[in-house]
Amino acid sequence: MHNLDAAGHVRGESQYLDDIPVQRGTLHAVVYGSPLAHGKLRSLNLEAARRAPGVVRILTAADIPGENQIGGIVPDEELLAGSHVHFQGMPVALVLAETEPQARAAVKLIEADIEPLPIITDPREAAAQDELIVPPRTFRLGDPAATWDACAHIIEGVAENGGQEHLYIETQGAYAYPSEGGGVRVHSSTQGPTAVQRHTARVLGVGMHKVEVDVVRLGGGFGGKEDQATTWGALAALGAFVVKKPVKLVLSRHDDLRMTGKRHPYSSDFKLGLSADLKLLAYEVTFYQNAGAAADLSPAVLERTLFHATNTYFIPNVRATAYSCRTNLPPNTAFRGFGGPQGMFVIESAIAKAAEQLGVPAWEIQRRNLYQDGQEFPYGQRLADCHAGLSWQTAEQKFKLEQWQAEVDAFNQQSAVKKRGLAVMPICFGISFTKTAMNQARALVHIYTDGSVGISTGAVEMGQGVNTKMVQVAARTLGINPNRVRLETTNTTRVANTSPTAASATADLNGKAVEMACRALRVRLMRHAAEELKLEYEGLEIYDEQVLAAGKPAETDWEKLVSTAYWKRVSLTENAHYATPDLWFDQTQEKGNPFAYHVYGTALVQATVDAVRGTYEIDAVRLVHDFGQSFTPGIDRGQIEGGLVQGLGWMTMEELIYNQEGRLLTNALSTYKVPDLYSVPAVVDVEFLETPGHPNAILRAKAVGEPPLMYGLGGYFAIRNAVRAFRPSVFPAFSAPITPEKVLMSLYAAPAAEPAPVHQAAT
Ligand code: MTE
Ligand code: LUZ
Ligand code: MOS
Repeated sequence: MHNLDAAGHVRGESQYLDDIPVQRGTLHAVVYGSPLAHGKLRSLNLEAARRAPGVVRILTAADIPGENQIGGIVPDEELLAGSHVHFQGMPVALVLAETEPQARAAVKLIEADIEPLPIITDPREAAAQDELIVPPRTFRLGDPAATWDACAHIIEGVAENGGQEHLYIETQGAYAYPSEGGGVRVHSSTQGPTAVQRHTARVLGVGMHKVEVDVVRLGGGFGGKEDQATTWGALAALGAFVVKKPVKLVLSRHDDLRMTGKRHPYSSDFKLGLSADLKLLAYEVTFYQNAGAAADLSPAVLERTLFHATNTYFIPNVRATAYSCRTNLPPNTAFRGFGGPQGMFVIESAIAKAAEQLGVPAWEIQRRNLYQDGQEFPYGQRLADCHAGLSWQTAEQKFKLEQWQAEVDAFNQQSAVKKRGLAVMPICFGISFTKTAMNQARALVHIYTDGSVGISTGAVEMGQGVNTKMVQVAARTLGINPNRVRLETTNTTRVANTSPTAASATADLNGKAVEMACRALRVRLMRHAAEELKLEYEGLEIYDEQVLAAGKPAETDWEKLVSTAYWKRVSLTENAHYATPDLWFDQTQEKGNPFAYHVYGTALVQATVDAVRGTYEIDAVRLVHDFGQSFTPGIDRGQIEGGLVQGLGWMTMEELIYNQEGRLLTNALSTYKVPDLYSVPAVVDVEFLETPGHPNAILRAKAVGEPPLMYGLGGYFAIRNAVRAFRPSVFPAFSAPITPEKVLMSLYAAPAAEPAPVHQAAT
């Protein structure tokens, strides 16, 4: 079964927030954002803006009837700036006008008198000044300090990664109406309808039951709408609540780029100890996370960095410490991988540096240290059903790693200006929200009297195909054709207290709830069939596409069964609750069993660098991925391809630049480069690893959303290897993205202290 949304997307019929018909009397809102990154808000001059054509009302912090607070993990974020501004673009006022252009024009007339305060943009500087979002955290295994003496090689260094703009195609937005009895109804482009509901209620000073949030689908989220859709949902709701008219607020691309947070940049120190036979013995790492001006999800992102600090390698002695540093940038937030990629970049850099100093390919070190069953993660979980070795060996054999490396070396021998590099990128990603309590979901299933089925869950469709998966689960469990099943919008009045669509776990959590509800209905109907009707019900066999393709007759028995059950007053509705079993984590010890299971895979990445121009191409990515028992292979393959390209973009070309004043310079697509059709590798080979899947995964199909992004790290190391093939004396900084400029600078602007003899083997 292909993606349910495919035809609608291609025909332009799929409904997004902006396709909702606008009611008469709707006001359009535009946000006035702080022009300074840090300061005391002395006064706001709204006079000229108030008199501008079409302007109906301008709202500020003083108009908030409830609490001016939208912080989740830490209550440190105002919806509209009260006494201080903390980043450029921080919402200060909301202009409501009859048209959007009128609101936009009026925003330009607003003047703020702000007393400037010192601006910090660098996480290490923030840490030095004790500007921390939460106290630092340390994960420990064994004792690295006691191990250094036993190491044959010790490698130290610094690794840095940049941020990443989500660039969902649909910008942030919401459309809110006043509802009867002093409530609001909010259409929101959010991954977290409950978060929008909770914070809107808090801001308005009403109960959550007076706020209804509805989501049809998103034009992409990628984590950018997990927490940060709340601001715009709550602002639109505030407008509707105060003015008693519908209010639509949709960010322009420019406002979206400058006002919203991104993937966290990190700056990290590492120290890695190896034995003479290249076993990893000890690892010490310190992460400085650039959190931006408020906590947002940063503490949770920080935690996942620690969980993935050793990627897929067993290191018996580990000490990993992480600081979440407050700076005057827009609060950084969730982005596919959620801190995991940042942690993994550092250990991969440490291994690459060791390999370069020892004169061996990095993959010699990588493959000698892969996790195995029975070992322990630094956070205490025991490895079980580990496919790190299997995915590596399958990739190594299928893609002939050593032969491929020999071909790359041979190419480099005969090519003067273009050089190739090969890198292997194995991944291990934990599936579950690291906050145990969030691993719960509910589903509401109605069977209508004609046999059609309507399903509501907490899952938000954002292009990842979760609706198609839910339909499949329901159809298989009920034993009916999927075309009888419809996924309803995600609505807080039908399914409450939802976790956001995130952590790659949405299909697992909501799918399990759908499966439970459908199974209960099926059992009830079968009992009814047996007791009342003595009905032969073929459709109750597990739904099989092949049977259907062979022209199986319509499932008339299903319709009869449902209809007679109704007349016998059998309930055709079921509500189920699922909570992932056996999860726990003790933050005082930093030990536990936080993940339902792990996803593994191994990618081989080849790049070609033009050593005169600094330009490069990622030629080929061949990977083996652990899907478990995929039941939507087309969708899952699409997730791998999309995640991979997004990861490659982060590692190679996507470069966010803020100046000293905290102003985003790369604030348009002319200056911020994302992968396009031409930068997608010519060869992307995705092989399905044959594994039984996991019982905690829906229908044994493992979560697939985030893990493939981390294959993109291989792009950095492949380019680096190509650069060093041209000039082995060069050791570029471990600084991602490795843009063409950085390639060129590393080749020709090497530090004077290290004159670079050409073509001399590294020692
Ligand atoms: N795929 C598309 N097309 N659009 C998206 O916004 N988000 C990613 C991933 N794949 C995303 C996507 C992220 S960040 C996550 S956490 C997962 O999808 C969430 O969906 P899942 O839990 O159903 O995998
Ligand atoms: N969001 C979250 C996430 O709140 N907790 C997580 O562990 C997580 N992991 C990945 C992506 N989003
Ligand atoms: Mo994804 S970063 O969990 O939204």
